[in-house]
Amino acid sequence: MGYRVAIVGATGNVGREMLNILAEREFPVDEIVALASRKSMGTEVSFGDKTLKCKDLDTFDFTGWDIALFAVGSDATKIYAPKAAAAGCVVIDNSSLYRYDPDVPLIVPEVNADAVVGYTKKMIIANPNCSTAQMVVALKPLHDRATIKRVVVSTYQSVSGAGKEGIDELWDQTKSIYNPTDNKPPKKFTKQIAFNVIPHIDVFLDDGSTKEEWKMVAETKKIMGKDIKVTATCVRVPVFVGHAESINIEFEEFLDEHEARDILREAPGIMVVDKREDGGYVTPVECVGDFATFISRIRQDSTIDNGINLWCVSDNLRKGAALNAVQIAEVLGQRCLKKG
Ligand code: 11C
Repeated sequence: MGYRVAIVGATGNVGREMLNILAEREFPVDEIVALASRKSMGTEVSFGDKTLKCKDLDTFDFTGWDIALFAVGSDATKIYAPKAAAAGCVVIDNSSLYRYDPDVPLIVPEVNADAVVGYTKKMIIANPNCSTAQMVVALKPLHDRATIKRVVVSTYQSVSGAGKEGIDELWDQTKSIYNPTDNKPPKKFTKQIAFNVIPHIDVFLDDGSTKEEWKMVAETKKIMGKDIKVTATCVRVPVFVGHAESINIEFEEFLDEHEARDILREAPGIMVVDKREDGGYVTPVECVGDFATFISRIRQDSTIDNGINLWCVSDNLRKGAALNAVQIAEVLGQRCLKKG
């Protein structure tokens, strides 16, 4: 006995990861359907050892389906999420459309699983931005011990955060960059991404920050349920998968680096790899395909009274998107929905 689950946007990077992770974690599925735009109808996607043929999202009737995991952009979400919700199917949405709606819970299960009960207001639950998700997993256990006042975060975000076009641009540009007859100018990104870094993700806002940076500020407050001050600088780097973050945390109370390390070692969803030696830390390529958020370089910030610095790495397509959505579905199933 399980659930009837729809994957909306099943042909994209995140949709495919959702299918992989549902199978890997043996989510109790009675029936599963892969949905995509009409042009992708019939495209085959894998679910464990099965192959599913995508059906047309536009004509799909969500009546009788329990959970829909949405991995499409805000424009498509705006059309299809209310249709699914009105049919009684709980939407877990990976776009940013509903994240800041007070009637929609924004959930990272390691942090605020209890908020899941709020799904009844709109039958929608929001999944956070990838850079926020991994950061709050690291912040929560430390906050519970010493109360966070302020966070300064600098991100190193992989091109898969910008979808398939981002991945293709890094690949093509890297191959062509020293070949003058095969110049690949930037298209998806605003400047050359191969052998470069770009301090710009999403659109600019009036105050000079970017929307990606704003998301980290707003989403951290909503998920943590506290007005923690966050200042972020988000940077795109020439890495295919895996976001990294340098995080400086200021607390109300003193927290010793050894205690911080012990707390993080015990915390859900975290793997501490922190040896003070060559290679004794995790880099993005090592986190790909993993469920954990990896924490390294935990150390006292000696420039303030109560500060800890750390390095945080996670697979942005997994904890930053598909895994977190599946974890929300697990919590929803365990606490709120009846099986089959
Ligand atoms: C990136 N974090 O790396 C973005 C992708 O709000 O869900 C995810 C955007 C979002 O470009």
